[in-house]
Amino acid sequence: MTKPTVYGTPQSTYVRTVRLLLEEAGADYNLKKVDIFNGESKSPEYLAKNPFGKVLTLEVDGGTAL
Ligand SMILES: N[C@@H](CCC(=O)N[C@@H](CS)C(=O)NCC(=O)O)C(=O)O
Repeated sequence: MTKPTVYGTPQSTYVRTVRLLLEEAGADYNLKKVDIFNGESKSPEYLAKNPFGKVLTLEVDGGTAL
């Protein structure tokens, strides 16, 4: 399994909840910042990962969980 990637704005409670879980599990993961305050979550690149344009998105082995 590749390292999971969390896409999101660090201040988001959704992002913080998943990061807390990953930290508690001792999982190694990447955090890629997607800023909801500057429209980044509505960019075509991010919408391809998450059509709802919300954070967070969790990517594991090329698949995404919204
Ligand atoms: N859990 C829901 C809601 C996530 C959510 O509302 N995230 C907020 C940030 S805490 C967000 O992306 N807001 C930006 C927007 O709605 O455009 C989901 O993942 O669809």
